[in-house]
Parts: sequence; C-alpha cells; structure tokens
Amino acid sequence: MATIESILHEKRVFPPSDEFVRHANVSGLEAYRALCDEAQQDYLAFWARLARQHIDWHKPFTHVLDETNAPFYKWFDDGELNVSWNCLDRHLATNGNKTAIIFESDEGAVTHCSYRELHAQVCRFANALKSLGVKTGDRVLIYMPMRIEAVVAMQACARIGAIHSVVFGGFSAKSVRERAINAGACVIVTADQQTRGGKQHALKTTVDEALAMGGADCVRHVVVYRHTGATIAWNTPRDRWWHELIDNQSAKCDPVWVNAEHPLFTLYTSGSTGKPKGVQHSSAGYLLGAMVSIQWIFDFKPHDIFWCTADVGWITGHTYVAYGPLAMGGTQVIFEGAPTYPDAGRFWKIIQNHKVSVFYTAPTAIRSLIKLGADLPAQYDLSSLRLLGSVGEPINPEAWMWYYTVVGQSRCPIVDTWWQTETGSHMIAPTPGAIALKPGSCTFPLPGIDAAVVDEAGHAVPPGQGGFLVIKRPFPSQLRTLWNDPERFKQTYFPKDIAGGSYYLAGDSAQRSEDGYFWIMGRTDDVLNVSGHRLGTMEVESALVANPLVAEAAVVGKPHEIKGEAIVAFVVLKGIRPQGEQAAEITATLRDWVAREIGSIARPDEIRFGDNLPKTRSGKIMRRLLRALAKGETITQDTSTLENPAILEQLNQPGR
Ligand code: 6R9
Repeated sequence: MATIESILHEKRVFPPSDEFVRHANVSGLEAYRALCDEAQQDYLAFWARLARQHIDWHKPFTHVLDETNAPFYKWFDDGELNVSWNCLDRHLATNGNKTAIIFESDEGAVTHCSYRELHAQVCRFANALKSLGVKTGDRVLIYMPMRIEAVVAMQACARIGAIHSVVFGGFSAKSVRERAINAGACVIVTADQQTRGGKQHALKTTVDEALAMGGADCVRHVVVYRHTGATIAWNTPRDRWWHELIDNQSAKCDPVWVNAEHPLFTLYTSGSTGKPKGVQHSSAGYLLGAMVSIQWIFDFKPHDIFWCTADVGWITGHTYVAYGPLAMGGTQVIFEGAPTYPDAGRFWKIIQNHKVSVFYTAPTAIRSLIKLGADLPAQYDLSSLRLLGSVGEPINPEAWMWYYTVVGQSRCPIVDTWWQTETGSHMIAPTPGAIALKPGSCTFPLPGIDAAVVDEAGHAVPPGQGGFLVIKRPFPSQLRTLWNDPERFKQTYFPKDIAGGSYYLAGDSAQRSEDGYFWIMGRTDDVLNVSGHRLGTMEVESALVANPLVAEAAVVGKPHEIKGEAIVAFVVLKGIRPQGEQAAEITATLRDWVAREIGSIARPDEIRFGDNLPKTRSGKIMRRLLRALAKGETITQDTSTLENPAILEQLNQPGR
C-alpha cells in the first residue's frame, strides 16, 4: 500500500466535468468560495440561515450559538423541533408515495418502502415503546441487523424523544452489557438473529448473555424482532416480540417536540483508554450537519438513488442512512448483506438493479473487491452512477484510481470525506462541482468549517509539515459531551495546552500541501483503524490480559493490504513461552477470546509470544519499537534505554 510520502507526491488532478458543474448544487469554485465568504463574514448568520432553510421548526429559534459554558456549546437552543417529523411527516403531503427505502436482503429479496409506509411503521413502533413505559429522555439500546426495522427503531426513539444507542451487531455480550450499563438503558431492541454472507449470527442470545452477567438492572424489557425464526430462550415478562407489541398500535403518533439541544443519540466509540466513550449528539445541530453535507458533498437531487453501505452500528450509518437521506426526502438503498456474497459482484449488481446514482463506501471494501475481481464491474451496467464517495480511512491512490476509472468509468467525481463519530457529519470533503480532486486527499473543509493543522501549542504549521488536525470554531453537528463523562470530553477534545482549550482536537495528524489541500495521515492516539472501524489498542490489551493465561500484552497496528491496519499482539504468558504446536493452539484460543470479549472486528491478526516486553528502565512499554517489529523493520532506533534489549530478537520472530 502507498505510504503517506507517495500520496503527498500525488500530481494527478481531476477537475469536475463541465456537465457535472452545470448541474451541481455548488456550481464552480466561485460558488464554493461565496459560501465560505458568507460564513467568514457572519458566522452565526450563515448557520442560522441554513438552519432555517433546512429544518422545519416547531418553535423557531432566536439564539444561534451559546458559548457561555464552552466547550459545552449550544446551538439554536431556544428552538424546538422533532427529528423524526423532519425525516418523515413533512414529506407526506407532497411525497408520501415516494420510495424512501429500497431494501435488499442478504439472499436478494427486495422490498420497497414508501415515506407513508415508513411513517406508519415508525409511529407504530413509537407507540409500542410508549406502551413499555419509555419516556422522553429515556435510553434505548438498539442491537439489530441491517434491515428497515433498525431505522424504524431509531426513528421511533427520535419521535418520542428517547435517546438511542445503537450497538453494532458484531459486538460481544460484554460490549452490549458495558454500553447498556453506561447508558442506563431501559429497553434493548434486538432480533433473534442477523444474516450476513449466507451465515446466521445470534443477537438475542448475545443480549441474554449480556444481561445474565448482571449489573444491567436498568434494562426492563428486551424487544425481539423475528427475523430468521431461530429458536431462542424466552424470559417472561422481560422479553416481548416486536410483532406482538405493534399489533394493536395506532399508525399515528404525535411527535414530541424537543429542545434543539435535546440529545438525539449516544454512540460508543474507541479512544485511547480501555473504556469506550459515549459520544452524545444533539437534535438540531446534528440534523443540520447531515442535511447540508448531503446537499453540498453528495450534491443531492430529488431523483437520486443513494446508497451508503455502512451499517447503522457506526456513525456513517446514522448520518447517511438513518437520518440524512430521509431528512432530504431522498430514496436510498439499504443492504443487509456482505459485499462478497454470493460473489464479489454483489455491490455492482445492486447498483445495476436499483440504478444507484450516488454510492458511498469504505476503502477497505474497495480494496477487497479489487483483490477478488478487479474486472467484475465491467460485467454490470453501472451507467446510473454519477457520484462516488469514500469514508473511514485514507484511500490509497491505487484504490482511488480503480474506483474512479473502473467503477465510475472516469465520469463520476469521488468525494473522499473526512469526518468522525464526534463531528457527526462531513468536515473536510470536496464539493464535487467546485473542487478539482487529487487521489488520496480529502481536499478542502466544508463552508463554515474552520479546519487547520497546528503544532503542540496550537500555532499553524507551514505547508508540507505534519501537525494536529483541529477545528477552530464550534460547529452545529459536533458532539455535545461524552455521556456521563464531561471531564473526559473536555480533556480529550479541548485540551488546555492547544489554544487555551478553544480548538476541537480531532485526534488525527494531517498536513496541507502548498495549494491548501488537506492530507490525513492517521491517528495521533492509540486508536487503530481496522477495515475502517475504530479500535483502541488498550481495549484489545485489556481483553487479552483478562484471559487467565496472559500476564501482559501490548497491541499495535501494522499496515495491511486490505484492512488498512492489522492488529498485532505481543503477549507474555503466565507460564513459560510457548513454542511450536502449543504456541499455535494458544494463539487460536486467544484470538477467539478477544473476539468473544469485544467482537470479531477486534480479533488479532497475529500474536507473538515473548518472555517479557521491551520496556524503558522506568517500566514503560516501548510501543514504537513494537510497531517497527510488527512491520518487520530493522531496528534503527536507540535501544540503549531498554531494560532488556535481548527481548527484541525473540519478538522479531513472526507470529501467527
Ligand atoms: C466517519 C468515521 C474516524 C476516524 C478519523 C480518521 C479516520 C475517517 C477518513 C479518515 C482519512 C478519510 N477517517 N474518514 N481518514 N480519510 N476520508 O469513519 O468515523 O468511525 O469515528 O472514525 O477515521 O482517523 O479520526 P469514525
């Protein structure tokens, strides 16, 4: 895979075609600059204009931004709205019969769901939640397969002002338990099983396990959607079937009007400690970010067929599946399955069959599809595509060029969108009718987003020099706090040493080239990016040391052709260092153990055993050395401060 050095020497430039510019929502560089200037001249008036234009308010706001308790910013905070009303009800009069969702199951069954039908389903389920005693402000944990019902559950929460917390279906019982307790969830919504790539995975059984571990007494009910019909254990009166609960519910449910700042959801994500953070988003500011980014970056048109492949368990599946496309009144594809099932042509077939016009996926998916069938797209009719998007990790220029020429047939701009769970919506990404593209660069910030690259003290670094990526002014869609942990919120995102705590610190390093383009280089904290999913090295380490065999563990990332980063664990066992067959067995045991503790996305790719770990004389593990060892580099660093230099040779043996 290309290194950051080769990316920075990228000379190829792809300006938008005249045809694309002519129809673009932001048409030409001048139009982009005009929006940036508008924000520059009167920042608050700019956001207020957009908030009035895009959102239907129950009670209009008069305050735009409250900075009195910074960094706990408030936006539009005397206004009232309902996010579900903005996503559904307001389209009914003019677009009730328009298809909101084209759903394709793992096995290929297709369902069309109109705005009117979706609205009815959401109302029914919202009434069902109310019948279980769920009230405004209560937390609901959602652990669902990637089906229409997942969106229904999220929208139903929004409708009654309940705060959802979606947990990705690949996470373990322990992760479900930890998140349910942290959120204080009163209801868990799940399904019997999920289906992906022709295989079934337990969901309800995992929830049972999570609750059996104890400590989550806050959970009063588990609502179960029947998907595969698998036999599952039943716990009366705690467990309730989805279909029985909605059976007699009305298809009308008045939305609860909430304050603009009312939390819409929390979503747990990894940071540099072993404990995931509950990122808390607002209602109005979040919705606005979703809408303006779809308007500007995805160049939204009412006739578009939009397809974002992300699961609703991640932020991308929140903003660009569950909320944004619906708020815009668009039509979107939701796909339950995997890109390579039944074969590596599945994505292209879906694009062809549903005439997808805007397609948004992750570099890891693109790389795996190149590997499994670089010539497959040519066998499908992809002429409906007009715009492509990339998210989750830096895209290497080779993958970019393939995506551009083979999938987009050199006709479709690629929007490489940099953003995070915490930012809620796109921050740095090309407005495709205005910005010339460069493979590997997410190009320029959205209008109104004051992004910069700075040094440790918060001073701008010169072009071509790496530094910390920050956003200098508050913006509507940013996280409001970390659930139950305002102190960690302040320290992590607004550290005092950078510009007195006034900048949002993203946790990524970046640089700008002479012409102002942004290039993201990777995380500055101990967070790995495995197949576009965030994972803390500390989380994996805590899982490993929780195994009775393990005395100590250190986890690092190493570059991986498909996944971007692979997980390498250096492990010291309590007994003697295993070798041969025994090492193979313990490796398999520990890999499965981590998958059970956290989820299969955290399963280490490689485990190496040592008698101990390289440490400084003060006892700190030298991670930089471990990273070099994992990559198979020769150690050129000074190892004189190492307590036990002999260990390097032992750990240099590739693991399994
Ligand atoms: C949306 C999402 C956020 C981290 C982020 C960065 C990496 C995301 C990227 C990108 C380079 C892009 N990242 N998009 N790096 N180019 N276009 O992925 O949110 O799961 O919170 O991850 O992902 O390192 O800090 P999240």
